[in-house]
Amino acid sequence: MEILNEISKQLQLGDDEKVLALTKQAIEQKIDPKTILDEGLISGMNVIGEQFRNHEIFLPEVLLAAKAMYAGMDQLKPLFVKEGIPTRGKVVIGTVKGDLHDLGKNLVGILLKGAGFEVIDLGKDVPPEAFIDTAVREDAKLIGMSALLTTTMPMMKTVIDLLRERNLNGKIKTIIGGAPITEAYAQEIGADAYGFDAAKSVECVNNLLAAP
Ligand code: B1M
Repeated sequence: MEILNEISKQLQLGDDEKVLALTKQAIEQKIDPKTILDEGLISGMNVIGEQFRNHEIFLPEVLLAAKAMYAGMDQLKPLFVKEGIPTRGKVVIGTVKGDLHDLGKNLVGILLKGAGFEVIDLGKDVPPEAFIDTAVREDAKLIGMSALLTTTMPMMKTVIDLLRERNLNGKIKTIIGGAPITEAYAQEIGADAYGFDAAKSVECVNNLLAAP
């Protein structure tokens, strides 16, 4: 669809105002919000990732693209989050220590809220203990961790090992996700689930918290 290509293109150009206006327009045209997200915003960000890896663009361009992505996400958020529905349980989410990427984690949070979970978002650069201490204090049944860097992935194992040390594994479930994460890695470190994308993550959390 033309408008989705345009959202993707303007995101790549880092034009947050145009992305905001186009996302509004797409919503008015009754295009499915998930399609706007996947085929407009995320598709544009994927191109940025590729160009960044190939050294065709540099950090300032990536930052502008992230700002534009947020402008679009802000418009879509109310469509994913329904207010006033009874909570289906508390979950703690965050991006692991050393990692400042939060777009994906925030998307997962938005969809989890939309599915009726109470989401405690610890933000980014979250120390391992903070995930566990918060989950215990808040009586949350699940910890969700995001990592986008290969160098910060091991932090997820640190959290899961700490849960084991405190005899909390099984009582507090874990889901991990982020671009470098795979199902195999989730299994290797003993995470309860791997969230390929935000929608898949909601399915996983539903299943994990439905299980006794
Ligand atoms: Co960075 N960055 N970045 N960056 N950045 C990557 C990750 C990189 C792959 C780019 C590249 O080289 N192609 C590369 C990592 C290489 C590696 O580790 N092997 C990289 C690098 C190197 C860096 C810096 C080191 C650059 C530097 O300083 N020289 C630096 C690190 C800073 C730090 O964290 N300490 C850095 C900085 C940044 C910005 C700040 C400029 C910006 C982040 C802005 C922000 O998040 N607020 C940024 C961005 C935007 C990217 C790319 C281009 C896009 C990431 C993104 O937001 N994607 C990224 C390239 C890429 O990923 N291919 C890149 C869109 C988002 C919706 O997708 O986060 O994958 P994603 O989330 C998905 C799924 O993964 C999943 O669901 C989401 C929705 O479908 N998911 C979960 C994610 N978290 C989940 C959690 C779950 C479940 C599912 O459960 C809780």
